[in-house]
Order: sequence, then C-alpha cells, then structure tokens
Amino acid sequence: MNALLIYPEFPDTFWSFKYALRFIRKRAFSPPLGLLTVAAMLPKKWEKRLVDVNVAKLTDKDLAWADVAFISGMTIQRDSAQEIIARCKDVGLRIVAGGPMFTIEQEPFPEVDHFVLNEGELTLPEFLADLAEGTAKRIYTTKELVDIRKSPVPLWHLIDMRQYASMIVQFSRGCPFNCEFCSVTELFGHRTRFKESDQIIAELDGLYELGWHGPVFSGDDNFIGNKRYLKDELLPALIEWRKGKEGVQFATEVSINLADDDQLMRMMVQAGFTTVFVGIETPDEASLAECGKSLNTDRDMIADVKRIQQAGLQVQGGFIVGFDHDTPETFQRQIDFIQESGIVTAMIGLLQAIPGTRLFGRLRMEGRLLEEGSGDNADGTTNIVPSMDAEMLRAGYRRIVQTIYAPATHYERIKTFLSRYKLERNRTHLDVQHILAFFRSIYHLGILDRNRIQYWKLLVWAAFRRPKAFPLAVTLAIYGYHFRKSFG
Ligand code: B12
Ligand code: SF4
Repeated sequence: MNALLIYPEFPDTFWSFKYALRFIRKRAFSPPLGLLTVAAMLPKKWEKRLVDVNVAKLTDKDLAWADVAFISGMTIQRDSAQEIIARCKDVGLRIVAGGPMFTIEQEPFPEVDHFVLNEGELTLPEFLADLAEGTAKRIYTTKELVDIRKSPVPLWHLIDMRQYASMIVQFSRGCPFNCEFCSVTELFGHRTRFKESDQIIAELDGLYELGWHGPVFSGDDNFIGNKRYLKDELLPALIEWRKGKEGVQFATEVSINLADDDQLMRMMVQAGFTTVFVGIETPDEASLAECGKSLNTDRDMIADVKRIQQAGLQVQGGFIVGFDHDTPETFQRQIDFIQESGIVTAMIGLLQAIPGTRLFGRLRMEGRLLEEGSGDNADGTTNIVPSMDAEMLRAGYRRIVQTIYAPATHYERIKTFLSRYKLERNRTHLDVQHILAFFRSIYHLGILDRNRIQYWKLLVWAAFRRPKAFPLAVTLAIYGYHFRKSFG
C-alpha cells in the first residue's frame, strides 16, 4: 500500500509568518505534527510519502503513486483541503480525512471516503483493521481521550526539515480551564495529559540526531496545566538533556498564572524555554468574566507579563475584541495594555464562535450566529452578530491593528520588552541564514522601507543598550514587517 499524507496550504495569516520567513529562506513555520504522528501509526510495511503543500507542490506523480490519501487540517485550511480532495477524487484515490477541521465538520466534504476523527491513536487502529477486512466505514469517532503516553514518535524522516523555521513536538494535551470561546477542552479535555519524560526525550533525541539543532515549539494547549509534574519530572529531564545542546530552544503556550510561580519560570528558562504565548484576551474585567476566563481576573496582568519577561521569557499574547461587555473604550484600553506590557507579538482577534464551544451554543440559542466562521479569528471577520454596532466593532479592530503594528509603536514596544528581558548567556544560536537575514533586513527595512529611520534607531539603541539582545531586536523588527504586510 502506498500512503500519501497531505497537509493543505495555509492562507497568508498572522501565524503563517510568510513575510518574515523569507528573510531566513524558510517556507513554513513548522511541519504538520498530526500527520507525522498518523504516519507512525500506519502499518510498517506500507510505503509513506508526505506532501506539505506549504513547502512543496502536490504533483500528479504523487497522486499517481498513491493508493490512499490521508488528509489533515484546521478550518483555516478549508479551501486548500477542498481543492486537494477534488484532485484526489479525479484520479480515483481513496480519501481518508482526520484532524481538527474534519472532527468538527464533515458535511462540506462529501467526496471524503472515510472520516477518522478525534485522536488518531484511538480511531485509526479500528479503521485500519476494517480496511484490511474490506469493511471500512465512513465515520470513525470516539468520546474517549487517549493516554498520550502511548502516542508514537512522529516519523520525522518524512519531511525536509530545512524548509521549516521551527520543529514542533507536543508534551501535553488538554487544559484545566474552560473559556467560553475555546474548543480545546471540548476536543482535548480538562485534565492535562502529559507524555512520560523518557518518551519526550526520545522524541527530542530523534530530532537532534536527524540534525535539528534549532527552535522547537511545543504545541501544548497549556504547558503549565500540571505544575507538579513539570517541576518533579519533565523540566529536570529537559535540563539534563539540554546540557551541551545550546542550539535547541523551546517555545510553548501557557496561562498567565505562570507569573505566580518563580521556581517554575526559573526551571523553564534553565530547560531552554525562551518564549511563551499567553492568552490575555482583554484587560476589561467584565468581558473576562463573560467569557469565563476567571484566571485572568482580579490581577495586574501588566505586572504579570513584566515578571515573566524579567525571568527571561519573551511573552507573546492573544487578545480578543467583540465580547458583549466591550465598550467603545475597550479598543484604546487594548492598545494601551499592549504598548505598556511590551508584548511585541500580539495577536488581535475578533471574537468568532467555533462549533462545539459553549459560546457557539449560547449564540445559536440567542439567534446571533451568521454564516460559518473563517477559522482565523485574526482576519478581521466574525460569524457573530455583536452586541456593539458591527461597523463600530470592525473600525475599532482595525484601529488596534493599525496602531500597534505602525512602525513607531512596534519599534517602541521592542525597546520596552528588551529593556526588561533577562537574556540568558549563550542562548542565541546564529547560523548563516540568520546572518544573511540581518543583511536582508538592512536592505528591506533599513534602505527600501519608508520607516527606515525607526529601524536604524532601534539598531543603534540595541547595539549600545542591549548588545546581547541585538539579534533578537533584528528578529522582532522582521516580525513587525510581516505583521504590517499581512494586516496591511
Ligand atoms: C501547535 C498548534 C499551532 C501551531 C502550529 C500549527 C501547525 N504547524 O500544525 C501554530 C502556533 C502555528 C498554530 C496556529 C494556528 N492555530 Co493552532 N494549534 C496548535 C495546537 C496547540 C497543537 C497542534 C498539534 O500539533 N497537535 C499535536 C498533533 C499530534 O495533534 P493533531 O494535529 O490534532 O493530530 C491528531 C488528531 O487530530 C488526529 N489527526 C490529525 N490529522 C489527521 C489526519 C488523519 C488522516 C487522521 C486519520 C487523523 C488525524 O490524529 C493526531 C494524533 O492524535 C492545537 C491544539 C491541540 N491541542 O491540538 C491548536 C489548533 C490546531 N489550532 C487552532 C487554530 C484555530 C489555529 C489558528 C487559526 C489560530 C489563529 N487564529 O491564527 C492558527 C492557524 C495556523 C496558520 N498558519 O495560520 C485550532 C484549530 C481548530 C479548527 N477547527 O481548525 C486548534 C485545535 C486549537 C483550538 N482553539 O481548538 N497552531
Ligand atoms: S486557558 Fe487557553 S486553552 Fe485553556 S480553555 Fe482557556 S483559552 Fe482554552
């Protein structure tokens, strides 16, 4: 059996980092971990080929080679997935679909032969057994959650690592909280399920031995969902593993209560974590209460962000407008918060209702749902009838985006962040591409760009005030270029 695993194309979005990746000559941020994991669960004797359409073309030859196509994807990849499915159908390929988008909706994909939904570790074995018997059904689903200690090591050799800016692993799934707009607990549960530390080290060894000595993103819903396990097991194991491996740096997603735990922050930094993405959502208490984000209420979140930065972790933040309790003042409050906190990479979303969330259920009852959402809450659209005037909301959203990514404010935020950031020694791993990226940034941002003066001011400031953070200043300037282009 020849299995062709296909990952559809992402549109140009905040997270695509398309314009920034060109500076380091990479094609995508990270590879499709779901498909690499699925590949590891297919029978050993099958031939496997993976085409990530974000980094390579899906050719007619690939399709002719295959006996069966396995397609994954998020809602945001819907258009590309539909094109791929149509091409597979044209050549008579059997199509198997799984992953977050297909788990949420199947109706838009009538040509798919088999939906193997939820966590593949649970549904794929039954599908494969039925396929072998010639009795494969159309839908395989489960309400169970897998013990991810049984999840296999992804088949890294199926990708060309050089095409990606970062590798991606997953230490845990699930989140103890229950925000109204979020589909994580519906899909992955409230209990944080961690892999064994030995299992994680084996995955990291696999990557390192294949020659990956760069950034690794851990795609956890909330990495700090089980602090005891982190302190007693995983972080000590990572600290030990990372000795002598300076190039490897980790980034992940956490909740704001990381700021309450100095020991945890210290251990994460020691283990090689440099960046955390935090769901801040909004500085408005009433809107936080509305969406059930109780862990962000009654606290000084600017002070929290500062503490995390001072501990040595860059904070990236997710922000949302469009809650029922938002007022016309909310937009300026968001801008002020982002500027003051020095969160350089701030993802601003318009609230969208994702099927399966509590928000989706509530708004359907209230008759406030419009057409299906785009799946990208940072594209300025929403599928909700807001309580605020819709035009005012859209204009407010645009104002936030245009203000925080305007060169003057963006460069100012970089300085605010770098003034506080505690940079560990020997953290920065520079390869030839990074050095070339610096020269490319001089050309694009320092010569061609209308706002070149701001760029040069930042470089001079960094060279004298934060010389060790100079490469990071350049990287963040390049990110700003991406955000201006993609939100432009
Ligand atoms: C890491 C991550 C990212 C990373 C990297 C993504 C990448 N390159 O794949 C980054 C930060 C870039 C990212 C961005 C976004 N993400 Co994201 N992300 C995740 C996260 C936390 C982990 C994904 C992962 O790698 N999991 C590990 C692998 C092993 O799991 P998996 O992919 O789900 O695969 C398993 C099953 O789904 C199944 N499976 C998967 N594919 C297939 C295929 C077949 C054929 C079969 C049989 C089974 C199967 O088996 C696998 C093993 O169990 C998930 C949440 C989560 N816990 O899954 C959200 C998640 C996937 N992201 C989500 C979203 C919305 C986004 C963004 C749109 C956010 C935004 N507003 O910009 C962007 C879109 C990306 C872009 N380029 O624009 C949603 C998707 C919901 C949906 N219906 O589409 C999720 C589920 C989070 C949520 N809110 O619920 N994301
Ligand atoms: S803390 Fe984050 S992952 Fe957890 S439920 Fe809330 S938004 Fe979702």
